[in-house]
Amino acid sequence: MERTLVLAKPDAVQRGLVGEIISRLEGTGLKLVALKMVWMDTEMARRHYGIHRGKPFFDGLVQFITSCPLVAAVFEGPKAVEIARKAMGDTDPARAPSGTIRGDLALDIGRNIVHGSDSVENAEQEISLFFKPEELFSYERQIKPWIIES
Ligand code: DAT
Ligand code: MG
Repeated sequence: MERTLVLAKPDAVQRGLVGEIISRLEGTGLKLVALKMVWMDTEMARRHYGIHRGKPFFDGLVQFITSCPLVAAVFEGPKAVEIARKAMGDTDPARAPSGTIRGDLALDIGRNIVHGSDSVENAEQEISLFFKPEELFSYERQIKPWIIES
């Protein structure tokens, strides 16, 4: 089953929006399989955002993401990557539609409160950076047939 990494970033922690972010993603029907608070160090941040190295916003991004603890979660379900990204809305909150996490709760691209993996391959890599295999839980939900047809 597909998995995706979600981060409620330091701005979400500071603003008290962690619960709302997790709640909105739970509301999609995706299954929460891992959750913890993490204070990223510079090395971990540079690895997580490695694809953006060299871009003008990179140093600020690393500074921001390491400035305060964040909350990391893994959600599982069919098309988990796409579903979670859709719930978050566009990277720039000004372009994110109402009804999305960023569209409703953020203003600034550099303070967009949430991260979601952008592909299944990147999700696997990102999840392994944040979680040990034994921190990912495998369990059944009785409600599953009411969320997933087959
Ligand atoms: P996303 O988080 O939607 O996957 P991304 O991978 O392109 O977006 O960028 C990672 C983060 O970097 C993004 O959430 C916020 C920051 N960022 C991206 N573009 C930026 C910009 N032009 N100015 C400031 N921060 C930016
Ligand atoms: Mg990205």
